[in-house]
Amino acid sequence: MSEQTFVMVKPDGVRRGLVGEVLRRFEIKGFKILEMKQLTISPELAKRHYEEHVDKPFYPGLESFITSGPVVAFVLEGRKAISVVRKMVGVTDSADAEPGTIRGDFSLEKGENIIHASDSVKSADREISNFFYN
Ligand code: D4T
Repeated sequence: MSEQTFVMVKPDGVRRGLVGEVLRRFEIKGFKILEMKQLTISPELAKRHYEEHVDKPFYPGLESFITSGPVVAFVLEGRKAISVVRKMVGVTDSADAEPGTIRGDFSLEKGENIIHASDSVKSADREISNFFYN
């Protein structure tokens, strides 16, 4: 069964020129790119996107990072897209992410961890509509 997921190369990934590398991995895996755009996230959109984290102690740093420069957001479609993309991304703390994953190969940080990907059908639907079709 085909699924859609929301993926975003964060400002650190864009600054470091990793957009092409990230897209290449998803394309050669077999995902279809349904939508794609570059934008700079506003504080309002940051709060909507990270609604479950707004009250956490790390949120102010997360908001200043995610709004610090352009991101490239896209929607991918394919079989089991949400879980397959999360596996390809690796765990949140890049220092613990397996080699071969995007975070495992390109970051050592927990905050500046290159990429975001939806973790469930519900968050994929919410995140896709936050960034596209609105
Ligand atoms: P995102 O949402 O960016 O794909 O990351 P994850 O799904 O892997 O992780 P998350 O929602 O738990 O965290 C969102 C975002 O906040 C940063 N973060 C997280 C941080 O700076 N310090 C922390 O302690 C945590 C838990 C990293 C990713």
